[in-house]
Amino acid sequence: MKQIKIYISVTVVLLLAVASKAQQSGGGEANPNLFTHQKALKAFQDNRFGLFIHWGPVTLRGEEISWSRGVQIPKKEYDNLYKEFNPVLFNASDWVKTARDAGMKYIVLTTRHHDGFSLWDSQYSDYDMANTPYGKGIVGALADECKKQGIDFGIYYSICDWHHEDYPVEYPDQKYQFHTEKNITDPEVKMQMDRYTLFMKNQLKELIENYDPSLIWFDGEWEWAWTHEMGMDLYSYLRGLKDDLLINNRVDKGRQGMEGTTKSHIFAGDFATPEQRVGSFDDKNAWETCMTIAQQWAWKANDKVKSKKECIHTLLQTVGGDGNLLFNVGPMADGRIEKRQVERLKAMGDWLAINGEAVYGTRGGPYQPTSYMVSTKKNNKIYLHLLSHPGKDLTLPFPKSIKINKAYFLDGNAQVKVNQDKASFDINLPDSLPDEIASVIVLELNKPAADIDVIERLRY
Ligand code: FHN
Repeated sequence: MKQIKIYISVTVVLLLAVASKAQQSGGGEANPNLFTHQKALKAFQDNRFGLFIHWGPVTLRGEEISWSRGVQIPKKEYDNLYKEFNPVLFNASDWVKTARDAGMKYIVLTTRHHDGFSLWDSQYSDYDMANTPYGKGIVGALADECKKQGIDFGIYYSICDWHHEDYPVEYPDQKYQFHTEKNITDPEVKMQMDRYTLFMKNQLKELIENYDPSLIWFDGEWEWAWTHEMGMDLYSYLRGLKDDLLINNRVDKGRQGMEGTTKSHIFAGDFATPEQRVGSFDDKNAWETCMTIAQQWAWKANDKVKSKKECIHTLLQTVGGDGNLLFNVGPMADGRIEKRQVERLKAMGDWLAINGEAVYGTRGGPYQPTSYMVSTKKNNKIYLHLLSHPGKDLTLPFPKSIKINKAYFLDGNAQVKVNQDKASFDINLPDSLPDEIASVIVLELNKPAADIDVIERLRY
């Protein structure tokens, strides 16, 4: 009898593992019935493009947020910068307009980075905006403006806090530890982390209740003091506060390459978070690339800013892989986003004003991204984004069961001649494409594009 029981329990776990993987893992194996909120996930994926904002008192020195504490800037000086922080030119409406002019559909703000400074008036910390010369919270102003201008609002929140007395790792003083979980069983450390976790839950509750974010973007999960069990518990706690909240995979230890535990775990989180690189094609698990428009996350004078072509191609390579792009700017200490970054984002918005149909509400594929082309699909259309001229006619594999009724450039609607044969089609391309950065060809089909499986190989 015992033997049968074991088989049944293993089977149940495996079935739940398969089911939850298919449904996005949501709460992880400790919460087998807590799946990702599918309606919220679809809205997130339909948005495709968001603005990441890294900001805090450190911008007074133009060094990297949190990482410069105790390195480029002495800790004591860093921890007192808030007493000078007075961003009198901060205007939430300007930030949201910059995002909208870029064609972005959501904003994620670093409400509290690893340095522990809270960008709002928190009842659980004096190390916050209320105690700066500026005296007012930023988070609420931005959340209200997002709601007013129809942009989704997300909150970045760091699990590690190198300033907080109850968080047991203090970069760079103590050995900076990845993945080792030693000392977590130490009774003193356990008491500290219990107190610290309660502090985080209290702050997160006040952020959710006061500012109603659509997503929480965790970070700083990689140190030994934060465990898989803590991550699953925090995910479950937050979904209990707001069921349609989306939470990234950094609430737990599941960030690729940063897994703190063996692969056998089902990590909590609703979407994956490749960083400073375009994620690989994946149309089974939601993912979002986060990337800086410059080199640094926080503002730095004369930081190198990516070119217009790099910015647009990064977006298209990401959506072609069925991911979202969270593109980061670092506002200056006075509250303004610098002109160079605003102009670059506007150029992305100008391209999207013409070609946005091929991005918003689409899914990646059916052709996997290559250096010269990515594809997206929506309803009965496939969008071929040509990032460069392939040099000759385009020949692509295509299922004979589906007919291409017509094809045209999205920019200008110039018709395109398509010769469809048994298992492929040819497109005669003009010598020069309408848009030197990226030109989109629309294929209108006689069936939904979702019926076409991912086409692994490309040949042309
Ligand atoms: O250490 C942070 C870093 O400063 C930045 O916030 C990025 C954004 O995803 N996250 C961490 C590094 O993975």
